[in-house]
Amino acid sequence: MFFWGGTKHTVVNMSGPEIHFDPKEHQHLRYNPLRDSWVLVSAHRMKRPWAGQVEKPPEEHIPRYDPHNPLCPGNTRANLEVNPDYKDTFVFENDFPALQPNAPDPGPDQHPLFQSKAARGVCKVMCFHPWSDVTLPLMKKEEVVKVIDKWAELAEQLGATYPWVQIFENKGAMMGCSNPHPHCQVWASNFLPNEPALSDRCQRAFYEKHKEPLLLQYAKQETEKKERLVVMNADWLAVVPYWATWPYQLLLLPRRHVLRISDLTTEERGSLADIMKQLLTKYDNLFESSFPYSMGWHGAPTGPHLKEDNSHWQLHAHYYPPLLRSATVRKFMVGYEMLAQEQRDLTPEQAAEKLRNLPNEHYKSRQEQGEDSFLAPLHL
Ligand code: H2U
Repeated sequence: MFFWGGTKHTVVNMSGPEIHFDPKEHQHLRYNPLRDSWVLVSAHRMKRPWAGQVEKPPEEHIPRYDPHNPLCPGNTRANLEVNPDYKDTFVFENDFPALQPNAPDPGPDQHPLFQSKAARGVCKVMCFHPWSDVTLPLMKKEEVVKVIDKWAELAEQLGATYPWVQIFENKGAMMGCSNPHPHCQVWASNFLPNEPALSDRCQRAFYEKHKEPLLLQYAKQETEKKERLVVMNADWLAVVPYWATWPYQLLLLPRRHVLRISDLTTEERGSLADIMKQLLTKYDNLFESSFPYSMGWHGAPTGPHLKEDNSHWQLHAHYYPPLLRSATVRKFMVGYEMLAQEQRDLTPEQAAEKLRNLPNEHYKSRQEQGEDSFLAPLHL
């Protein structure tokens, strides 16, 4: 049973054989303290032989400037606005926003089974760079710092009134990203969405019981244990979390107590750019392809919550990449995951080791120097 009090979870003892438990060998359940849920880790399935090829799809050629791409500098977007000739980041209102500021209220008279509420907000798109053929790991550190500064600025600006500002990047066609130009989205809402609301409840419950932020305690533990560490510097660490569901999922978090992205110091923004470049380079090197993922920042709620004590919160970013065995073989969250609970084969420790051992030099830099591929046959 979870020691700091998640919801009651019954495990019937089916009295297995008297053999010593090895997390690398035996299936088991792991608790996700940020979602109050459990993941089934079927470690033994990794014993299945897999000598399948590590096929690489042909490298997609993305032009640096495409006159038809609405995200490029100087081009016209769907609403007929012309983008400026921007030199670093560029933010614009999404021309097809999922949230608008003035939507009417559905009204109070509702059956308990058919409830609705007003949803209001704004959606912005943020280009990271004027060039379409770069991604964050290939950008210069100073350019990544500009992205972080803009994230912090938007989070603060929109957070002055909105309770939640979700910064997220959907990268790659596999993640439903419609445009190869490096960009992210920022949605601010008049409500706390489900995921951060659940995370808020879990972090609060832990803090009330232990008088310490959950993720600060977790960062300390992972810094000592090291087995799930992928990269670390003076201010940040990235781990495949103990409870990871996606094969190469990462949790990126500061080592000191930080509530929101706008609270980061200049030094911490610099070291964040360093660690982001490192972890994203490792992601790309894993299958020598531009690694798809959905990532996003979670920090203490804003708007009316700015006046509250949010000491239970710790800023962090989640990286959820879908790939499993190669640049084309993905993990599907279907079947058992949809109908029962999340399940994984590769253990988080195995995934962390694999990522940790990958070079810090991007495979594209090696290719430019005419050097060989890093790719070794995978036995996953
Ligand atoms: P995604 O590919 O991650 O969806 O991001 C592209 C966003 O850019 C998408 O949300 C917006 C789309 O609505 N967009 C505009 O706002 N104007 C345009 O002219 C093209 C795309």
